[in-house]
Amino acid sequence: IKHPLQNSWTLWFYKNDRSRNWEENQRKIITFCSVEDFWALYNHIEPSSKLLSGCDYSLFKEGIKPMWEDAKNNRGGRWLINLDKKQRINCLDNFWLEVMLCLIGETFGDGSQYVNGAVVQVRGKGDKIGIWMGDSTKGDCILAVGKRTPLGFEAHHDSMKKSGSTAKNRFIV
Ligand code: M7G
Repeated sequence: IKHPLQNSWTLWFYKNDRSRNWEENQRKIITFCSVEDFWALYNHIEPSSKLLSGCDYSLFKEGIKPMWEDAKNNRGGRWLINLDKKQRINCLDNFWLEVMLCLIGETFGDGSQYVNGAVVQVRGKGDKIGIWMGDSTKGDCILAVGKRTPLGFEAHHDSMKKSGSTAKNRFIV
């Protein structure tokens, strides 16, 4: 018998294909709900550090799309880990694995119920890992997640308005 997870999770892959719009470039890979199926998937796919620049993996609770527009994300935001270019080789895959294990293992205490998913983004200017939360007003729950991660929290409404790639931080730990 497999070891069930508290939630079912869907892995998404984003590839920057200029002939399609952003949403069409988000593809569902698979949904899993056990520890064994997580590792089978993890061992089967390319590590983030091997992806082409411009690609993302997103791991979200089943039923939540990895985009601001989803009703579960719209009022939320993300904790963001910005890596510098040198960290791709040594840190990116380990950080992403750690974040995925925190997600599926529900290890964020009071914060876990508000965690919708996480995204790893491979970019020439520096890779990013974001942990997406569903409600930017739940300060205590947001901080419970942030305390476990070296990052800063942005509201999606600020990210939508920004001109660059990151918005102002509403919480910092
Ligand atoms: P990014 O891929 O998050 O970061 O956003 P990057 O600038 O480091 O590549 C790049 C662009 O993708 C944004 O400016 C938006 O045009 C689009 N985009 C990103 N996200 C997360 C969303 C989203 O959730 N919904 C929509 N519609 N577009 C998005």
